[in-house]
Amino acid sequence: MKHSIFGSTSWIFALLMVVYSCQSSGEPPAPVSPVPTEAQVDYQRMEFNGFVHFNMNTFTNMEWGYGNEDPSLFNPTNLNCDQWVSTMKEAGMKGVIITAKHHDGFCLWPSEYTEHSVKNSPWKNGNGDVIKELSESCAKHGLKFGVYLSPWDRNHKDYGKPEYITYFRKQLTELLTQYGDIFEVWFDGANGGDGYYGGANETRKVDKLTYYDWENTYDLIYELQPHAIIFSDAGPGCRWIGNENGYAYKTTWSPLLMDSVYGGMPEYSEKYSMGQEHGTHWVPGEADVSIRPGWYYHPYEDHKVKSLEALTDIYYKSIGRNATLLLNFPVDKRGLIHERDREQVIKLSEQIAKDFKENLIKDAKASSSESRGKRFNTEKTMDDDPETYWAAKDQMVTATLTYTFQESKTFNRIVIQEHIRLGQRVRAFNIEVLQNGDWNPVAKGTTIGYKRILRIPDVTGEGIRLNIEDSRAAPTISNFAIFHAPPMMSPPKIQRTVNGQVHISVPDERAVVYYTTNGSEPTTDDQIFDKDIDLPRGGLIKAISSFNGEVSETASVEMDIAPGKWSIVNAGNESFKAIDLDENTWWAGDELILKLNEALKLKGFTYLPTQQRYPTGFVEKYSFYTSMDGEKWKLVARGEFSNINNNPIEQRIPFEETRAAYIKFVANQTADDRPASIAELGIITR
Ligand code: FUL
Repeated sequence: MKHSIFGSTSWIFALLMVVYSCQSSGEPPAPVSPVPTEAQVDYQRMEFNGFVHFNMNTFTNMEWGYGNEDPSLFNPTNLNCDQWVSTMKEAGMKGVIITAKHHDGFCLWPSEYTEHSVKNSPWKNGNGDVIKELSESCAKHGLKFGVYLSPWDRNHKDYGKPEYITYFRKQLTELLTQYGDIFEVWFDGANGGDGYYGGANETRKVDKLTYYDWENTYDLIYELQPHAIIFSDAGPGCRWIGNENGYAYKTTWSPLLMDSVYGGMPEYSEKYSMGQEHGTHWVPGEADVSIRPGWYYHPYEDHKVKSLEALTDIYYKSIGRNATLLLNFPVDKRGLIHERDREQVIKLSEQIAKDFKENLIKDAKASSSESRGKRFNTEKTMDDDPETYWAAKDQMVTATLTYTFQESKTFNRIVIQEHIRLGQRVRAFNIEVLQNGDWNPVAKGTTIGYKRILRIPDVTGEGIRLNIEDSRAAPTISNFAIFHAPPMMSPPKIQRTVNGQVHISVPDERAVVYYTTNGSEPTTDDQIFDKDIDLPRGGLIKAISSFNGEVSETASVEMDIAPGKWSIVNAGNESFKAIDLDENTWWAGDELILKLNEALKLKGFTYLPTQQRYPTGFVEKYSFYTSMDGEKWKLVARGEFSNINNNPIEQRIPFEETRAAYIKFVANQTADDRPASIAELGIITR
């Protein structure tokens, strides 16, 4: 008996020794499903890509064309794809995706299957091909090339019928066989609605789940471009991050319950866009955002190009939260990335280069509470090889990685990466810093994934440690790094009261604000802001803040006549929220009549839907009337606010100049059939 007990113990002991020696001799942990394909690993390592929205809408000044636009309108004067690609390369982007066809159906390449393309435009006498030019520029500069092909086609007569799917696949085949390697194929979730449809001018609804028969389209893509990443809400290559602000989430999983999702489903953003810990397929997030408010070029957004501060924030909230970043350039009517857009993206890349200039972990002494042996020791998190990594022993779901410095260091950025080839594992972690012998907490988080970047206030210490608190399986870390990013001077914030008093503020109280009102770029020689500026009739304010020789970017706001003297004709007091110049308040109602208290020459109007977190009452179709007496009304504009659901920014609708003392805004249709939400309604007189 004794003997046999001894025998079985020694057997268990021997087995443990084998397991242990296996682990210490360097067996990698078993993968945890789902895991990325080789193409997905390559794609996630690209991190930062460029998006281009350029085609018919560029020339009609729209976001969504109806599909009846005349091809003769497409005529860039100076199209230069080399300028786009060299800008993106300089900015650190690795690939570019272009709207080969947007919802209006106009094709940037001379497709054999439609007349609605560049071949019937005056550009290069109909002999041009933007897709060819861009793919060649990409090959020349070493960027990867991808295409956006809108499933919704408001031009095509067969949209909604099975014949259209055949057409759609033929177009895909052209794009995937004639222009070299394609790294990403981008399918938008917006589809079905009214359109030209070959002259039918009607509303067509499709069943988004079944109409496109996506499975067979995906097979076709993989047959023609086996390495391509397919983007949609439902992947399968990568997924939409669920907003058009370029932000991923503090908890972002690459695994996705893919079979529960389909492209364009209404509840996607709320329920699925963060991915799921128990997701069945590897479908990493891609955060898309435009460098301007709109996706397409509009001259009136030239002064609304995102600030360096906003772009940097986007970088950290996308690439720093386990997503890739797809930053859009609305290429202009010349066929160029606008100077301001170029300037801003280069500033972003310079800022990122400054933030990550020197990895301060390099000469630290590294250890861990445990590891699988030498091949997976903590030093592997400090080399520059993405294929090497630290890993815990099987069954261990907590661990501590410790780095101690020769002398104390100050830092404010922490970069952590998992070895995603084996699946995304970490559920919770925290960071502590060694200060005078004590470990003090400085940050905590949930998911890590391909890359997590933490921004913290400056901290100084003699060491740092990563405590993994919980993990789906033995954690793996391929990279751990720390940096000291320099401070950034924030641009001032310009606000105006309803009576036209302009106030300029800056977060840093030590900073001085300088401004101009004549449109010129402010410098530290300009007027100092020390009291509110009176601007009831509107104007252009540009301002900078400066401290200790550091100068911020310029903030610029163009204002029209202040609404202080207006009155509301048809609604109660609550409705003043629609004209209070405060974006955070809003009113719900389908019709708003305003008395302007004077006759004005109106050139257009503006509408901003509610900016609260959850959308409600976004106006999709509107009518706008003017009147001199509040009784006889003239319809001056009627139409749709395109893409307002995904991008609820200020809508500017110009109309033929008209004199008016009253205006009436009518919401003919809202996205959710709830009463219209109006955060701000404004007029354009300038
Ligand atoms: C949206 C589209 O409807 C927009 O026009 C734009 O193309 C954006 C990237 O995706 O859903």
